[in-house]
Amino acid sequence: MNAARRCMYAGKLLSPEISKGYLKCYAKLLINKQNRIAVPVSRQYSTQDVSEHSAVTSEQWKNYLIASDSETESILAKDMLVCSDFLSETEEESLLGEVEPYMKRLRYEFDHWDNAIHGYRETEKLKWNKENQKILQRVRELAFPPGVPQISYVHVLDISKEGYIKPHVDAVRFCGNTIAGLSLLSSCVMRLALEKDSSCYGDVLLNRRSLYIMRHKARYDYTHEVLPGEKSMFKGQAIPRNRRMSIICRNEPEKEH
Ligand SMILES: O=C(O)CCC(=O)C(=O)O
Repeated sequence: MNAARRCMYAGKLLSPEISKGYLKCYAKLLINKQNRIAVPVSRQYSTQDVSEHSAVTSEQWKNYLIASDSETESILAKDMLVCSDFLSETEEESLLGEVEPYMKRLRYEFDHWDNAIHGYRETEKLKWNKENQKILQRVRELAFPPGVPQISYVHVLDISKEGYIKPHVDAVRFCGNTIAGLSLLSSCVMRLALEKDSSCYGDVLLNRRSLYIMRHKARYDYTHEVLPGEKSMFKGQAIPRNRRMSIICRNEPEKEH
């Protein structure tokens, strides 16, 4: 790539397409590190409940969620939805085919200064081929009600087999009330723990090719993390961890931020 078309940030060479996204992620991590995550007490949660959401029918959550207590269970059953088998194998290959050439040129980072993610590489991508645009449109239509302003950049996060994501809440300044993520290449267990009391938590099974929709209370009041291989268990069964790639759509932050 022509050097004039690149920009340097935080020691990385980035194409113009991804540099804006990287800056956002960088800022997000900075905010996490400084513990400046603030959720207004007055935040309004949507009244849409799981039975109204076409993604998951009632009771399906029992297949992918196990919680420490009944209150956490009912909150996460409503606000952390998972559609297993959302992607076909062909669709997974199509997404990977488009992102792999770029991702493979990046090195995994194991000792990031912020230490929020271990063993990862990431980018944010604006332009997708026709086939993948259709897949992402399907994600967006399911995750976000019509008219909700969405971030056009899609976050692509690749963690190595040894990689994991530590508990954090996404910064409210950079992301709205819903986070929709596809899991490629490997299943994993995502743990959501109440930020004020981490003994209240739920483990969520994210199968390979599933889509999760984390919204409202699950997004704001709970930290989320992706467990490392040695802790990757669901209902007493080991969930083998491999290299995992997530493709994540978010909506715009609310105006007050
Ligand atoms: O990989 C995922 O699905 C979650 C990523 C994540 O925690 C983040 O980007 O804040």
